[in-house]
Amino acid sequence: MGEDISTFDFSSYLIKHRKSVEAALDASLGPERPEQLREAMRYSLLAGGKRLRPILCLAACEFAGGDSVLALPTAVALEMIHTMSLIHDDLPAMDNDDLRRGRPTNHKVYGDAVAILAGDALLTRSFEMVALRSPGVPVERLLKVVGELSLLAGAPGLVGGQVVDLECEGKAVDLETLEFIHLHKTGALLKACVVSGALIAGASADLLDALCIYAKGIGLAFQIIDDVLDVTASSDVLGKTAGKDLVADKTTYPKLLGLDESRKRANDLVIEAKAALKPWNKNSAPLLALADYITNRDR
Ligand code: GRG
Repeated sequence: MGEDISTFDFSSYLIKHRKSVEAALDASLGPERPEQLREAMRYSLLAGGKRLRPILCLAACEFAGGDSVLALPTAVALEMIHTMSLIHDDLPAMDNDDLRRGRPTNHKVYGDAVAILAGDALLTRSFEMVALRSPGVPVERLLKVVGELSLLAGAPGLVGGQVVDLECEGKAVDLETLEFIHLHKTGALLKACVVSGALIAGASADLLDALCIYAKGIGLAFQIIDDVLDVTASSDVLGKTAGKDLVADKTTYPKLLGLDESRKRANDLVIEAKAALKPWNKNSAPLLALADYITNRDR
């Protein structure tokens, strides 16, 4: 059913979808053995977080005319990939962080080896969710989703972006390289969310093209705001260590452009992202509101 953006109740929408995502995440982890692995997987996956990625997936499915219930296993898979990337990102060999989602990082509690393996288990479980635990979705669509997730999580996406990010620490980085890092390390997964939700609904090529433009805009905007919040917000509010980028000598948007210009850049990107959906008025209210949420958020 189409929703008018002026009457759309975004906060109820978030509450409703967060609730179904939380329940599906909880149900997605069975009686894993050994117990320590199960605990480590649950510790990070069920630690809260905004759940932006699964909600984007559900909203894109609805936008493309699908039933978001059918996209729920894929939405869970996306949150699993996101969570595993956070666990690995926090390891001493990468960002070496102690705090995530308001609690000690996975490796601080379970040790590096189990943290790595919990991440591996979440990543592999994510593909299981799509391929084996998505009843009611035609297999050709699921195959496309598996392909999309493999590409956007792997070397052409998150992994590639993370490697360039690590290579650039302590070096002078230009805006083009920074944009590459942001679009890959962060934007790729947001794109995977939007594209996979639409694929499950059987979206047309035109609609997928528009969603890719939308996803690129919100993906870059999301990481620019993440850079801004690292400077302006507290660790308490963020649930992760604030001010890390400066300490790690990372190039960020605020470092290159200043805070005001960075915020403006993010706002402009969100405006462009929303414009890409204009020809498809129907069911666009949640995706438009999610785009605004990316720049308005405080954590
Ligand atoms: C995916 C195979 C595979 C490997 C992972 C470690 C790594 C490779 C990539 C790092 C990716 C990374 C951590 C990017 C940062 C993205 C980001 C801004 C995360 C914070 O997201 P929020 O604010 O967090 O949505 P919550 O906790 O709310 O979910």
